[in-house]
Amino acid sequence: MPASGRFITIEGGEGAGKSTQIGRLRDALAGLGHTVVVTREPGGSVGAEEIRKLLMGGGVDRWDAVTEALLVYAARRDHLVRTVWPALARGEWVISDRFEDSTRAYQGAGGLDLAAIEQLGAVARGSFRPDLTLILDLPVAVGRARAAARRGPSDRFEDRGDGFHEKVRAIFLATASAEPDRCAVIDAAQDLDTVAAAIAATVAVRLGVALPR
Ligand code: T5A
Repeated sequence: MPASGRFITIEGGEGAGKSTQIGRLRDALAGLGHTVVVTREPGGSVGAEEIRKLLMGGGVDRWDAVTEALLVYAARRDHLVRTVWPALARGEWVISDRFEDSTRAYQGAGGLDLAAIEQLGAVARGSFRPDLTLILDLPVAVGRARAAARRGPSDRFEDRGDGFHEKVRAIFLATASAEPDRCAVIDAAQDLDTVAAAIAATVAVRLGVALPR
C-alpha cells in the first residue's frame, strides 16, 4: 500500500451522479485496504459547513460573483486545513465531491474572471492540487432531470437557467482539455454500472491501483 494518501476530486454539473459514484469508489478503495475519507465542497469541515449554509440558501442574487467566490474560498481553506491535509498526512485517501474546478465552472459562469479565481486559489491552497480529477459529463437536461426527480427543494445554484448550466459544462470540459494530466472526463450519461467501471479503470491507470472493474 502506498505510504502517502491521494486526493481525488469528482466534478460535474447537477445530477451527474457524483455522490452515487463516490460511494462505489470509496468501497472499492476500502476493499484494497485503504482508509478513505469522503468529503464535499462547499463544506467538509465544521466551519466550511457553516459557510455552505450561507452559499446554498436564499435567492439566486443573494451574493454577487466576487462575494460568492470569497465565501467559497474561505470554506475551501478551512476544509483543507481541518480535513483534507490532516487525512493525507495520515496516509489516507480523500475523495471530495467537488473542489476548485467547481469554482471555475460555477463562479466563472456567473461572470467572475478566471484570473481572479487563480489568485484566490493561490492564497487558499498554495500549489496544492488534486492527484486526479474525474469530470462527470452529461447533457444539462439529463442531469437536471435526474436531480429534480430525486429531491425536494432546489438550491441557489440549481435555480439558475439552462444557459448558466451550459456554461458550467463548457468550463468543466475546457478545464479537462487544458489539464489532461490531472483531469479525466467520464461519460456520465451511461448507466450506473458502466460509469462506475469507467471510473475504476481511470483510477487504476492514473493512480496505479488494481481496482476491480
Ligand atoms: N458550487 C460548489 C459552487 O458554485 N462553487 C464551488 O466552488 C463549489 C465547490 C453544491 C453546489 O455548490 C456549487 C455547485 C453546486 O450547485 P450540492 O448540493 O453539493 O451542490 O449538489 P450537487 O453537487 O450538484 O449534487 P447533486 O445531488 O445534484 O448531484 P450528484 O451528486 O452529481 O448526483 P447524485 O449522485 O446525487 O445523483 C442524482 C440522481 O441521479 C441518479 C441518482 O440515483 C440520483 O437519484 N443517478 C443516475 N440515474 C441514472 N443513471 C446514472 N448513471 C445515474 N447516476 C446517478
